[in-house]
Amino acid sequence: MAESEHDIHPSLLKRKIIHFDMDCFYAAVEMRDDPRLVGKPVIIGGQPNTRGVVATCSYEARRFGIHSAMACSQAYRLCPSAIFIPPNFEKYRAVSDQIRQVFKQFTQQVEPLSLDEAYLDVTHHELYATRIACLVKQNIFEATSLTGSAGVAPNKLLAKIASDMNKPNGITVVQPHQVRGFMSVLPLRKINGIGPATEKKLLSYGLKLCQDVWAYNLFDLVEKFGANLGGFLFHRARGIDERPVRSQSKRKSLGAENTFERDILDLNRLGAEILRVAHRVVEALWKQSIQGKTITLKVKYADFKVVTRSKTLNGYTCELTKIMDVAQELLNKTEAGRRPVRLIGVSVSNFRSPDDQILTPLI
Ligand code: DCP
Ligand code: MG
Repeated sequence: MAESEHDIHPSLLKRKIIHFDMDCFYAAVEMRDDPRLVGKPVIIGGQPNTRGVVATCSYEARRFGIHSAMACSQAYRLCPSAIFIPPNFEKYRAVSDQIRQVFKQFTQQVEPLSLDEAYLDVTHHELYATRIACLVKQNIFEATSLTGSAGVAPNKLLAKIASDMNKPNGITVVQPHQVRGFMSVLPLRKINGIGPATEKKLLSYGLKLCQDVWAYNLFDLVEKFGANLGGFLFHRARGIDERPVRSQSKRKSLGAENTFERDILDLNRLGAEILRVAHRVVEALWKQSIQGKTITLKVKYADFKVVTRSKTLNGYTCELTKIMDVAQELLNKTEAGRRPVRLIGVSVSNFRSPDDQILTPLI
Protein backbone atom coordinates (compact mmCIF):
# COMPACT_ATOMS: atom_id res chain seq x y z
CA MET A 1 0.00 0.00 0.00
CA ALA A 2 1.27 3.45 -0.84
CA GLU A 3 1.93 5.76 2.04
CA SER A 4 1.97 9.48 2.56
CA GLU A 5 5.17 11.49 2.17
CA HIS A 6 5.22 11.83 5.97
CA ASP A 7 5.94 8.14 6.47
CA ILE A 8 8.89 8.10 4.10
CA HIS A 9 12.29 8.15 5.79
CA PRO A 10 14.09 11.37 4.69
CA SER A 11 17.17 9.46 3.50
CA LEU A 12 15.00 7.79 0.83
CA LEU A 13 14.46 11.16 -0.84
CA LYS A 14 18.15 12.04 -1.03
CA ARG A 15 19.74 9.80 -3.66
CA LYS A 16 19.11 7.95 -6.89
CA ILE A 17 21.24 4.85 -7.18
CA ILE A 18 21.55 2.26 -9.92
CA HIS A 19 23.09 -1.14 -9.26
CA PHE A 20 24.08 -2.81 -12.50
CA ASP A 21 25.10 -6.47 -12.74
CA MET A 22 25.95 -8.47 -15.86
CA ASP A 23 24.02 -11.71 -16.48
CA CYS A 24 25.97 -14.96 -15.87
CA PHE A 25 29.01 -12.90 -16.71
CA TYR A 26 31.93 -15.26 -17.47
CA ALA A 27 29.59 -17.78 -19.12
CA ALA A 28 27.94 -15.07 -21.22
CA VAL A 29 31.32 -13.89 -22.53
CA GLU A 30 32.28 -17.44 -23.52
CA MET A 31 28.90 -18.03 -25.19
CA ARG A 32 29.21 -14.78 -27.09
CA ASP A 33 32.60 -15.85 -28.43
CA ASP A 34 31.61 -19.41 -29.31
CA PRO A 35 28.03 -19.61 -30.63
CA ARG A 36 28.15 -23.42 -30.39
CA LEU A 37 27.76 -22.96 -26.62
CA VAL A 38 24.53 -20.98 -26.87
CA GLY A 39 21.56 -22.74 -25.29
CA LYS A 40 23.78 -25.35 -23.60
CA PRO A 41 24.67 -25.92 -19.94
CA VAL A 42 28.05 -24.19 -19.75
CA ILE A 43 30.21 -24.12 -16.62
CA ILE A 44 33.13 -21.77 -16.13
CA GLY A 45 35.66 -22.82 -13.51
CA GLY A 46 37.60 -25.97 -12.73
CA GLN A 47 37.47 -29.27 -14.56
CA PRO A 48 35.04 -31.95 -13.32
CA ASN A 49 37.75 -34.43 -12.30
CA THR A 50 39.66 -31.92 -10.15
CA ARG A 51 38.97 -30.24 -6.82
CA GLY A 52 37.98 -27.01 -8.62
CA VAL A 53 34.79 -25.05 -8.11
CA VAL A 54 32.20 -23.50 -10.40
CA ALA A 55 32.88 -19.77 -10.89
CA THR A 56 29.62 -19.34 -12.75
CA CYS A 57 27.40 -21.15 -15.22
CA SER A 58 24.83 -20.48 -17.92
CA TYR A 59 21.15 -20.27 -17.04
CA GLU A 60 20.68 -23.64 -18.76
CA ALA A 61 23.14 -25.15 -16.26
CA ARG A 62 21.37 -23.41 -13.36
CA ARG A 63 18.25 -25.41 -14.22
CA PHE A 64 20.13 -28.51 -13.06
CA GLY A 65 20.75 -26.89 -9.69
CA ILE A 66 24.31 -25.87 -10.50
CA HIS A 67 25.55 -22.56 -9.03
CA SER A 68 28.66 -20.50 -8.27
CA ALA A 69 31.05 -21.95 -5.66
CA MET A 70 29.70 -25.51 -6.09
CA ALA A 71 32.35 -28.25 -6.39
CA CYS A 72 32.88 -29.16 -10.05
CA SER A 73 32.55 -32.84 -9.17
CA GLN A 74 29.04 -32.19 -7.88
CA ALA A 75 28.18 -30.07 -10.91
CA TYR A 76 29.28 -32.97 -13.11
CA ARG A 77 27.04 -35.37 -11.21
CA LEU A 78 24.08 -33.02 -11.63
CA CYS A 79 24.68 -32.55 -15.35
CA PRO A 80 27.23 -34.88 -16.99
CA SER A 81 26.62 -33.34 -20.40
CA ALA A 82 27.63 -29.84 -19.20
CA ILE A 83 30.50 -28.15 -21.02
CA PHE A 84 33.33 -27.20 -18.63
CA ILE A 85 35.45 -24.21 -19.69
CA PRO A 86 38.44 -22.75 -17.82
CA PRO A 87 38.15 -19.02 -17.07
CA ASN A 88 39.87 -16.44 -19.25
CA PHE A 89 40.28 -13.50 -16.90
CA GLU A 90 42.04 -11.30 -19.42
CA LYS A 91 38.95 -11.38 -21.58
CA TYR A 92 36.59 -10.71 -18.67
CA ARG A 93 38.72 -7.80 -17.54
CA ALA A 94 38.58 -6.27 -21.02
CA VAL A 95 34.78 -6.50 -21.03
CA SER A 96 34.75 -5.07 -17.52
CA ASP A 97 36.68 -2.04 -18.79
CA GLN A 98 34.11 -1.58 -21.55
CA ILE A 99 31.16 -1.63 -19.18
CA ARG A 100 32.89 0.81 -16.82
CA GLN A 101 33.35 3.16 -19.77
CA VAL A 102 29.60 3.06 -20.32
CA PHE A 103 28.89 3.77 -16.63
CA LYS A 104 31.21 6.77 -16.80
CA GLN A 105 29.18 8.23 -19.68
CA PHE A 106 26.45 8.95 -17.15
CA THR A 107 28.24 9.72 -13.89
CA GLN A 108 31.70 9.87 -12.40
CA GLN A 109 30.34 8.41 -9.20
CA VAL A 110 30.82 4.74 -10.03
CA GLU A 111 31.76 2.17 -7.40
CA PRO A 112 32.72 -1.20 -8.91
CA LEU A 113 32.03 -4.19 -6.67
CA SER A 114 33.55 -6.78 -8.94
CA LEU A 115 34.33 -7.14 -12.63
CA ASP A 116 30.66 -7.36 -13.56
CA GLU A 117 28.81 -5.09 -11.17
CA ALA A 118 28.84 -1.51 -9.93
CA TYR A 119 26.84 1.12 -8.12
CA LEU A 120 26.15 4.38 -9.96
CA ASP A 121 25.01 7.53 -8.20
CA VAL A 122 22.81 9.38 -10.73
CA THR A 123 21.15 11.79 -8.29
CA HIS A 124 22.28 14.86 -10.19
CA HIS A 125 21.67 13.65 -13.74
CA GLU A 126 19.00 15.48 -15.69
CA LEU A 127 17.39 12.27 -16.94
CA TYR A 128 15.19 9.98 -14.87
CA ALA A 129 17.20 7.25 -13.18
CA THR A 130 15.11 4.56 -14.86
CA ARG A 131 15.81 6.06 -18.26
CA ILE A 132 19.53 6.06 -17.46
CA ALA A 133 19.34 2.40 -16.48
CA CYS A 134 17.75 1.62 -19.89
CA LEU A 135 20.46 3.56 -21.69
CA VAL A 136 23.23 1.85 -19.72
CA LYS A 137 21.76 -1.51 -20.68
CA GLN A 138 21.46 -0.52 -24.34
CA ASN A 139 24.94 0.99 -24.55
CA ILE A 140 26.52 -2.02 -22.87
CA PHE A 141 24.76 -4.30 -25.32
CA GLU A 142 25.96 -2.21 -28.25
CA ALA A 143 29.54 -2.23 -26.95
CA THR A 144 29.79 -5.85 -25.85
CA SER A 145 26.76 -7.84 -27.20
CA LEU A 146 26.12 -8.85 -23.59
CA THR A 147 23.17 -8.25 -21.31
CA GLY A 148 22.97 -7.11 -17.72
CA SER A 149 20.29 -6.25 -15.20
CA ALA A 150 19.68 -3.05 -13.27
CA GLY A 151 18.13 -2.07 -9.97
CA VAL A 152 17.03 1.55 -9.60
CA ALA A 153 16.36 2.73 -6.05
CA PRO A 154 17.00 5.43 -3.43
CA ASN A 155 20.04 3.64 -1.96
CA LYS A 156 22.65 0.93 -2.45
CA LEU A 157 20.89 -1.69 -0.35
CA LEU A 158 17.66 -1.50 -2.34
CA ALA A 159 19.33 -1.10 -5.74
CA LYS A 160 21.40 -4.24 -5.22
CA ILE A 161 18.44 -6.34 -4.14
CA ALA A 162 16.38 -4.95 -7.04
CA SER A 163 18.93 -5.70 -9.77
CA ASP A 164 18.63 -9.39 -8.94
CA MET A 165 14.85 -9.54 -9.18
CA ASN A 166 14.43 -9.41 -12.93
CA LYS A 167 17.41 -11.33 -14.20
CA PRO A 168 18.42 -11.77 -16.96
CA ASN A 169 18.18 -8.57 -18.97
CA GLY A 170 15.75 -6.80 -16.66
CA ILE A 171 15.22 -3.56 -14.78
CA THR A 172 13.55 -3.32 -11.38
CA VAL A 173 12.61 0.04 -9.92
CA VAL A 174 11.90 0.71 -6.25
CA GLN A 175 10.50 4.15 -5.53
CA PRO A 176 10.65 5.79 -2.08
CA HIS A 177 6.93 5.24 -1.41
CA GLN A 178 7.27 1.55 -2.31
CA VAL A 179 10.10 0.81 0.10
CA ARG A 180 7.95 -0.25 3.02
CA GLY A 181 5.94 -2.72 0.96
CA PHE A 182 9.04 -3.94 -0.84
CA MET A 183 10.92 -4.67 2.39
CA SER A 184 8.03 -6.13 4.36
CA VAL A 185 7.96 -9.53 2.65
CA LEU A 186 11.66 -9.66 1.82
CA PRO A 187 13.63 -12.45 3.52
CA LEU A 188 16.41 -10.99 5.71
CA ARG A 189 18.84 -13.24 3.85
CA LYS A 190 18.47 -10.99 0.77
CA ILE A 191 20.19 -8.14 2.60
CA ASN A 192 23.77 -7.80 1.43
CA GLY A 193 25.89 -8.71 4.45
CA ILE A 194 23.52 -11.29 5.93
CA GLY A 195 25.04 -14.66 5.08
CA PRO A 196 24.06 -18.20 6.05
CA ALA A 197 25.52 -17.96 9.58
CA THR A 198 23.71 -14.71 10.47
CA GLU A 199 20.55 -16.03 8.82
CA LYS A 200 20.66 -19.06 11.09
CA LYS A 201 21.14 -16.90 14.15
CA LEU A 202 18.22 -14.65 13.18
CA LEU A 203 16.00 -17.66 12.49
CA SER A 204 16.70 -18.94 15.99
CA TYR A 205 15.01 -15.73 17.21
CA GLY A 206 12.10 -16.30 14.82
CA LEU A 207 13.29 -13.54 12.48
CA LYS A 208 12.88 -14.55 8.84
CA LEU A 209 11.39 -11.59 6.97
CA CYS A 210 12.37 -7.94 7.24
CA GLN A 211 9.01 -7.09 8.78
CA ASP A 212 9.72 -9.55 11.61
CA VAL A 213 12.45 -7.15 12.75
CA TRP A 214 10.08 -4.18 12.82
CA ALA A 215 8.54 -5.40 16.07
CA TYR A 216 11.78 -4.56 17.91
CA ASN A 217 13.19 -1.16 18.66
CA LEU A 218 16.85 -0.29 18.22
CA PHE A 219 17.56 -0.84 21.88
CA ASP A 220 16.09 -4.39 21.84
CA LEU A 221 18.10 -5.31 18.76
CA VAL A 222 21.37 -3.98 20.14
CA GLU A 223 20.76 -5.86 23.35
CA LYS A 224 20.09 -9.10 21.44
CA PHE A 225 22.72 -8.85 18.71
CA GLY A 226 25.29 -6.28 19.80
CA ALA A 227 25.82 -2.73 18.52
CA ASN A 228 26.99 -3.66 15.02
CA LEU A 229 24.50 -6.28 13.93
CA GLY A 230 21.69 -4.76 15.99
CA GLY A 231 22.01 -1.32 14.41
CA PHE A 232 22.54 -2.81 10.97
CA LEU A 233 19.38 -4.89 11.25
CA PHE A 234 17.25 -2.08 12.55
CA HIS A 235 18.03 0.15 9.57
CA ARG A 236 18.45 -2.34 6.75
CA ALA A 237 15.21 -4.19 7.57
CA ARG A 238 13.45 -0.86 6.99
CA GLY A 239 15.26 -0.32 3.72
CA ILE A 240 17.50 2.38 5.17
CA ASP A 241 21.10 2.59 3.95
CA GLU A 242 22.98 5.88 3.99
CA ARG A 243 26.29 4.64 2.56
CA PRO A 244 27.46 6.91 -0.26
CA VAL A 245 28.71 5.55 -3.58
CA ARG A 246 32.48 5.52 -3.09
CA SER A 247 34.20 6.04 -6.41
CA GLN A 248 37.59 7.23 -5.19
CA SER A 249 38.72 5.16 -2.30
CA LYS A 250 40.23 1.88 -3.21
CA ARG A 251 40.52 -1.01 -0.85
CA LYS A 252 44.02 -2.32 -0.60
CA SER A 253 43.27 -5.62 0.99
CA LEU A 254 40.57 -8.22 0.90
CA GLY A 255 39.75 -10.35 3.88
CA ALA A 256 37.24 -12.29 5.91
CA GLU A 257 36.99 -13.15 9.57
CA ASN A 258 34.90 -15.22 11.91
CA THR A 259 34.07 -14.87 15.58
CA PHE A 260 33.42 -18.23 17.20
CA GLU A 261 30.41 -19.06 19.31
CA ARG A 262 32.85 -20.41 21.94
CA ASP A 263 36.55 -19.64 22.30
CA ILE A 264 38.81 -22.26 20.77
CA LEU A 265 42.00 -23.67 22.27
CA ASP A 266 42.48 -26.73 20.09
CA LEU A 267 44.93 -26.11 17.24
CA ASN A 268 43.31 -28.61 14.87
CA ARG A 269 39.96 -26.93 15.27
CA LEU A 270 41.57 -23.56 14.64
CA GLY A 271 43.10 -25.00 11.46
CA ALA A 272 39.64 -26.03 10.28
CA GLU A 273 38.30 -22.54 11.06
CA ILE A 274 41.14 -20.95 9.10
CA LEU A 275 40.25 -23.12 6.15
CA ARG A 276 36.66 -21.88 6.24
CA VAL A 277 37.68 -18.24 6.40
CA ALA A 278 40.40 -18.66 3.75
CA HIS A 279 37.85 -20.28 1.50
CA ARG A 280 35.67 -17.17 1.62
CA VAL A 281 38.66 -14.97 0.85
CA VAL A 282 39.67 -17.11 -2.12
CA GLU A 283 36.15 -17.02 -3.46
CA ALA A 284 36.16 -13.22 -3.30
CA LEU A 285 39.59 -13.05 -4.96
CA TRP A 286 38.32 -15.26 -7.71
CA LYS A 287 35.15 -13.35 -8.13
CA GLN A 288 37.15 -10.18 -8.74
CA SER A 289 39.94 -12.03 -10.49
CA ILE A 290 42.67 -10.54 -8.32
CA GLN A 291 45.78 -12.01 -6.79
CA GLY A 292 47.85 -10.79 -3.87
CA LYS A 293 51.32 -11.26 -2.49
CA THR A 294 50.89 -10.66 1.22
CA ILE A 295 48.87 -12.87 3.50
CA THR A 296 47.87 -11.69 6.96
CA LEU A 297 46.45 -13.70 9.80
CA LYS A 298 44.56 -11.94 12.56
CA VAL A 299 44.01 -13.60 15.90
CA LYS A 300 41.85 -12.19 18.67
CA TYR A 301 42.34 -13.92 21.99
CA ALA A 302 39.57 -14.51 24.51
CA ASP A 303 40.66 -11.36 26.38
CA PHE A 304 40.11 -9.32 23.16
CA LYS A 305 43.81 -8.71 22.59
CA VAL A 306 44.47 -8.74 18.84
CA VAL A 307 47.67 -9.79 17.10
CA THR A 308 48.43 -9.98 13.38
CA ARG A 309 51.14 -11.92 11.57
CA SER A 310 51.97 -11.38 7.89
CA LYS A 311 54.05 -13.01 5.22
CA THR A 312 54.90 -11.70 1.78
CA LEU A 313 55.41 -14.33 -0.90
CA ASN A 314 57.71 -14.19 -3.90
CA GLY A 315 54.81 -14.42 -6.32
CA TYR A 316 51.11 -13.52 -6.48
CA THR A 317 48.46 -16.03 -5.55
CA CYS A 318 44.74 -16.60 -5.17
CA GLU A 319 45.11 -20.30 -4.47
CA LEU A 320 43.41 -21.81 -1.45
CA THR A 321 46.15 -24.35 -0.63
CA LYS A 322 48.88 -21.70 -0.74
CA ILE A 323 46.95 -19.19 1.36
CA MET A 324 45.98 -21.95 3.76
CA ASP A 325 49.59 -23.13 4.18
CA VAL A 326 50.84 -19.63 4.90
CA ALA A 327 48.00 -18.88 7.33
CA GLN A 328 48.75 -22.09 9.17
CA GLU A 329 52.43 -21.18 9.33
CA LEU A 330 51.47 -17.75 10.68
CA LEU A 331 49.21 -19.34 13.28
CA ASN A 332 52.24 -21.14 14.66
CA LYS A 333 53.81 -17.75 15.30
CA THR A 334 51.00 -16.78 17.67
CA GLU A 335 50.05 -18.05 21.10
CA ALA A 336 47.13 -20.01 19.65
CA GLY A 337 46.94 -23.43 21.25
CA ARG A 338 48.13 -21.96 24.53
CA ARG A 339 45.60 -19.15 24.82
CA PRO A 340 41.91 -19.44 23.89
CA VAL A 341 41.04 -17.66 20.64
CA ARG A 342 37.74 -15.90 19.91
CA LEU A 343 38.27 -14.72 16.34
CA ILE A 344 40.34 -15.66 13.32
CA GLY A 345 40.75 -13.48 10.21
CA VAL A 346 42.63 -13.99 6.97
CA SER A 347 43.34 -11.26 4.44
CA VAL A 348 45.30 -10.87 1.23
CA SER A 349 46.91 -7.60 0.14
CA ASN A 350 49.64 -6.24 -2.10
CA PHE A 351 47.61 -6.82 -5.26
CA ARG A 352 49.02 -7.43 -8.69
CA SER A 353 48.23 -4.06 -10.24
CA PRO A 354 46.61 -0.85 -9.04
CA ASP A 355 43.70 -1.60 -11.35
CA ASP A 356 42.88 -4.61 -9.27
CA GLN A 357 42.39 -2.69 -6.05
CA ILE A 358 38.67 -2.86 -6.37
CA LEU A 359 36.59 -1.56 -3.56
CA THR A 360 34.93 -4.47 -1.81
CA PRO A 361 33.06 -4.81 1.40
CA LEU A 362 34.65 -7.08 3.96
CA ILE A 363 32.93 -10.40 3.42
N1 DCP B 1 32.24 -15.50 -9.59
C1 DCP B 1 33.17 -16.40 -9.06
N2 DCP B 1 32.90 -17.08 -7.89
C2 DCP B 1 31.73 -16.87 -7.24
C3 DCP B 1 30.79 -15.95 -7.74
C4 DCP B 1 31.07 -15.29 -8.93
O1 DCP B 1 34.22 -16.58 -9.65
N3 DCP B 1 31.48 -17.53 -6.10
C5 DCP B 1 32.54 -14.78 -10.85
C6 DCP B 1 31.90 -15.45 -12.02
C7 DCP B 1 30.74 -14.58 -12.38
C8 DCP B 1 31.17 -13.20 -11.92
O2 DCP B 1 32.07 -13.44 -10.82
O3 DCP B 1 30.44 -14.62 -13.77
C9 DCP B 1 30.04 -12.30 -11.51
O4 DCP B 1 29.38 -12.82 -10.37
P1 DCP B 1 27.80 -12.75 -10.18
O5 DCP B 1 27.51 -13.11 -8.78
O6 DCP B 1 27.27 -11.45 -10.71
O7 DCP B 1 27.24 -13.95 -11.07
P2 DCP B 1 26.93 -14.01 -12.61
O8 DCP B 1 27.15 -12.71 -13.30
O9 DCP B 1 27.70 -15.15 -13.19
O10 DCP B 1 25.42 -14.44 -12.63
P3 DCP B 1 24.13 -13.52 -12.40
O11 DCP B 1 23.41 -13.50 -13.72
O12 DCP B 1 23.34 -14.23 -11.35
O13 DCP B 1 24.62 -12.16 -11.99
MG1 MG C 1 26.39 -10.96 -12.53
